[in-house]
Amino acid sequence: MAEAALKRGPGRGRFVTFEGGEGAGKSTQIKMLADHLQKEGVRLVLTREPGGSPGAEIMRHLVLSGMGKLLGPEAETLLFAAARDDHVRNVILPALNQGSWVLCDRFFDSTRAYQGSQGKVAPDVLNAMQRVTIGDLKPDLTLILDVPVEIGLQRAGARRGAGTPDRFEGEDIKFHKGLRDAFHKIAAEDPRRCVLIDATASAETVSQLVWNAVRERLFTEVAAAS
Ligand code: T5A
Repeated sequence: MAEAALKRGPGRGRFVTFEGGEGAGKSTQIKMLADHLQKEGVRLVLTREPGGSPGAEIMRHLVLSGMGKLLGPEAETLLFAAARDDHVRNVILPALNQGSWVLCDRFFDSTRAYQGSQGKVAPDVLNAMQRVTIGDLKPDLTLILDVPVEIGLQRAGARRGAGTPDRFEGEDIKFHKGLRDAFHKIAAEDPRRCVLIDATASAETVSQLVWNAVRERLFTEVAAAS
């Protein structure tokens, strides 16, 4: 689009993550943002966690089936970390270094909220895993989609239909309310990186809020120059 130009320097792509509780609309919004950016001529990779690379998809199956839970909170967190390590090395960093944007459905804030806040895994353990798996890599922008827990679970349930809830969908309401609080805290503690988006409205309205945030944070208006 002529009206906007990237703030970034040459070479490296931008790293955008989507976060939030169950059924907040991340998968819907990440696809809508990808369409929008591609129309602007942005080269991008759309990916997800847990998963996103062949090795990490195997870990995804393990954790979402509930097998990781049987091992206990620390070991389950190690499975997420192993998946992230593979995903970062084989997908995210190569794409960013080739100048592509990376849009990722969940990243380390999910570990902070699900395993840290709700799973009670200690911060020093999470910090150590984070150092090993992602080093200095941080998202340029994190969009945290926020909906009341009841709405999110109802959306997730409607989409699932007669299927069985996965490892985390099956947790109780207190767990999900705690998650929402944890994401609010993450947004408040890192406002330069995070934008909290009210995701209760229609997908189209939320998409406009997402786009506004992306434009404001990652693009610079150059109206005067055009
Ligand atoms: N996890 C993940 C950890 O515990 N630690 C970690 O480190 C990581 C990375 C992944 C699970 O792993 C956990 C968190 C998760 O529990 P997943 O299968 O990848 O699980 O699923 P989630 O990321 O949780 O995503 P959800 O499946 O819950 O939903 P989304 O992606 O937030 O929502 P979406 O877009 O699929 O929408 C859900 C339904 O609502 C509708 C959609 O059409 C869909 O039917 N919808 C709307 N309806 C009305 N209005 C809107 N604005 C709507 N937007 C979407």
